[in-house]
Amino acid sequence: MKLIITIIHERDRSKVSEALLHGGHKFTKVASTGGFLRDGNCTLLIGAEDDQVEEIMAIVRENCHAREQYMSLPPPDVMPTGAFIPSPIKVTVGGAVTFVLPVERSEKA
Ligand code: 2BA
Repeated sequence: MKLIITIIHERDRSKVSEALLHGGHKFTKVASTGGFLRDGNCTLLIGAEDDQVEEIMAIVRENCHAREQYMSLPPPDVMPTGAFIPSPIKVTVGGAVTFVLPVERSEKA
């Protein structure tokens, strides 16, 4: 069994959720915040059998889109001291950042 952790853009949340439900997959949505942009995003925790992983990865890939976002003032802790940012920075966010972890044991009490 695997635990798939995928961080997606807020705007892709409904599409991904509906596609996962349609495919019969179980998941938990957690509201999260990007460490760099400090924008809201969404983290999905998906427990899956090994043979379902590729199907789930495909669903996530097909329903998440990369977007360009502008950031006018980076948070102080990600900038070197004294750095000057003359104009907004463009960053590409997503589609989805996904981690697949092995599950040693899973139990439902
Ligand atoms: P954020 O941390 O808010 O990052 C948003 C986007 O800003 C990133 O998109 C990346 O393009 C850019 N970025 C992040 N850190 C940067 C830096 N130090 N310098 C320049 N640009 C930077 P994505 O890579 O698609 O990441 C989207 C979100 O996924 C991230 O939001 C974060 O919440 C999560 N994430 C990405 N990589 C992760 C990792 N290795 N571990 C945990 N979460 C991660």
